[in-house]
This record gives sequence, structure tokens and C-alpha cells, in this order.
Amino acid sequence: MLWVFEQALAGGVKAVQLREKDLGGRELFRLAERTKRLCDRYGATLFINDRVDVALAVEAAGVQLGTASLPIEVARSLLGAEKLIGASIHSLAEGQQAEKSGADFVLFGPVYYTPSKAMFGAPQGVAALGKIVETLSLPVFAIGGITPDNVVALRGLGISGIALISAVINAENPQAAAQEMIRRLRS
Ligand code: TZP
Repeated sequence: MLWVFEQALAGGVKAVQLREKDLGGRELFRLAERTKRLCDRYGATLFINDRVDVALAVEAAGVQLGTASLPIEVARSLLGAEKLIGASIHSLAEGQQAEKSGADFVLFGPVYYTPSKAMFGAPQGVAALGKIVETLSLPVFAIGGITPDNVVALRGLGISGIALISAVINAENPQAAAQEMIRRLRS
């Protein structure tokens, strides 16, 4: 895990979300500490998925909250104004709710087909992503099934960035994969 994070960071990734739903508090904390040190070395931002306590304990930049996480307002009261709260959203209504509740940014997806989210139905698509960006005032990041082939279709929509797992983690050379994704998104 840390090896692939390091490769991704060396390839230009600017933020890491530690998303380990099966680890207990102790193990997650230890992993988060090591991930934080790594992110600090690369000047990257660390988010902890769901666990406000762990984010505070390792002085991460903030948390990524899903619909089953603590409500955004509760997380904010625990984290204070300075920490960042990202909300995972799957519809415009969820995005508007996240905005009202005080999220700092949203992750919208899955934009494309991705096996881990297939049980939730069809992917949202690029047009829905564009509509979310147009309607919300918050920064919007795209997630779900983003590959080197389809990332170019996300240019020009006004997204603030992309979030991905398999395109980097499963690559033979994660550093090169991260570099190439960033190049294709920007060029
Ligand atoms: N939320 C929406 S899609 C997704 C999450 C966590 C998985 C993204 O993984 P991949 O491998 O980049 O499709």
C-alpha cells in the first residue's frame, strides 16, 4: 500500500485518501501515521475516509465522508473550521445537501463503469458530471472508472480534479501511470 502511494506521489499525485474500511482503529491509526509522513515528504494532502478521529489523531488535512458516515455538520463541529471535508455524492440533490451542510468539496461518481460500484446501478456519465459542476458552487472531483483512455473526456468540464484507484494501483508502473493520467487530464 505505502509503496504504491509513494509511486503515485512521485508521479505527481497531490492528495491521498486513506480508505481502509476493514481495519480497526489501532491499525488504521498506525497506517495513517506512516501515510501522513509519506505525504508530508511529497508536500501532498492526506484525507482519511470516514474516520474523523483518525484524521485528527494524525493531523491529516481532513476527511472524506460518504452517505453512511457522520453527518457533515457533526464532523465539522469535531474537526473545526480549518480541516477539509469532502463529501462523496451520487446525485445533484446529495451535492446540494453537502453544500448546505458545509462540505469543502465533493467527489461525484461513479462517472464511468467500475466493478466495485456496479451494484449501485449504471454509471453517472460525463453529462451528469457537467451538470453537477455547473450547478454546485463547491469544487467537484470526478471518480469512478477513470482510465487513461477516458480521462480526456473530462477536460473542459470545469472539474477541480480526478480521484482514482485501479488505474494507478493496478498499473505495472504506478508512477508512470499517475504521471500519464495527469498529463492527459491537463494537455
Ligand atoms: N466511489 C465512487 S467510484 C469509486 C469510489 C470509491 C471507486 C473508484 O475506483 P476506480 O478503481 O478508480 O474505478
